[in-house]
Amino acid sequence: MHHTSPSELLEYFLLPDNGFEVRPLRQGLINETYLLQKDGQTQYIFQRINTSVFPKVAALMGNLEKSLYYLSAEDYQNLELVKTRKGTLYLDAGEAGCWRLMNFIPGSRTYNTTTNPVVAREAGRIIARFHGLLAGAPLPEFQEVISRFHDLDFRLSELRQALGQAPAKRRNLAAKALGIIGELTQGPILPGAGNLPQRICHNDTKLNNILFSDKEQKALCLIDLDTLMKGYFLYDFGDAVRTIVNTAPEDERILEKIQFSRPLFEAFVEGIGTEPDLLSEVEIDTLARGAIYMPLLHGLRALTDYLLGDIYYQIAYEGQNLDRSMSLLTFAKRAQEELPYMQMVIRHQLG
Ligand code: GN1
Ligand code: MG
Repeated sequence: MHHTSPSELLEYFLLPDNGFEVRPLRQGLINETYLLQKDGQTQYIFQRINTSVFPKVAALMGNLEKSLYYLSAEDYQNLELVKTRKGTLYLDAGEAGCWRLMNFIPGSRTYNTTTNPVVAREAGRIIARFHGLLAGAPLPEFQEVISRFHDLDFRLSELRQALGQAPAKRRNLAAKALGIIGELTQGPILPGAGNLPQRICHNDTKLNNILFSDKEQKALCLIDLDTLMKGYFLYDFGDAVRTIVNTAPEDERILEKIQFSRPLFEAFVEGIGTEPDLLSEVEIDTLARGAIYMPLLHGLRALTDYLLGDIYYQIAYEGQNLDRSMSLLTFAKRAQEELPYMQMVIRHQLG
């Protein structure tokens, strides 16, 4: 099946209909995504899974199917997988890669950034709902799709290794970012984390992985469940904060534009508070740290990829990974300055 086009591969799936227009979606840094449209309306999402990032495709798809069972409620839009004609969850097309097909939710949209507290609150609400629904799922049945994915020590060791092999030019250009990483990793980063309960987390809760209604400002559900696996709630909290409370995009080059918006933070935390009895005391106590931890971790990963010559994240221009890294690390710094404030808001709203 070499050089097979997405439309040809579609024939292996149990679609009730054919003749779709296949349009590439330029979003996401890992997988290849296509929209299947008819009369300008998207009906399905067709994706080629990046198997160098996700080598355990069967584990990933198994997690996905399991989670969809739990992520179904009247107040939570459920997603559906379309199986292949053979009844499998995805198509292994050999050299043409692994593909999966999902229903598109009509009347939905995403936001890359927001300045609107209603959107921030809704994002918090739906993330809490997601966790509320998954709280009943059996942890041991979910597999680890990427090992040590949000493990800062591991990511730091990857960075050190990358520094050892990077060309001098890139190493020099990385100096500023390395300085910020040095500052942010001086003290203990997640004190108390050893006592945190594990949950099934989404692990990529950036704002544009939340589906909203296109008519009202109402969150519907979380999408892109590829990294769903065990983790701490503060991961999902921190990833959302870095993309909601920061009104600039994740590769913003004008660092003055990277601000911590208190109104957006308050609205987001208020949204988290709508799911009753979700968080334990130790989770509440360490939550604010997630808002430093996640942008730091992502900034560090983008820098590592920059040093290695952009082999992991898709880039649109040379130096984009360095821009991402500076932008993310700058936000981590802003969040650190706001730590006492964040803790106060969290205690007030969730304590
Ligand atoms: C990657 O491809 P995408 O956008 O879903 C990355 C996330 C980062 C994100 C940064 C498996 O996700 O961890 O937050 O880029 N996913 C993986 O935008 O590395
Ligand atoms: Mg993702």
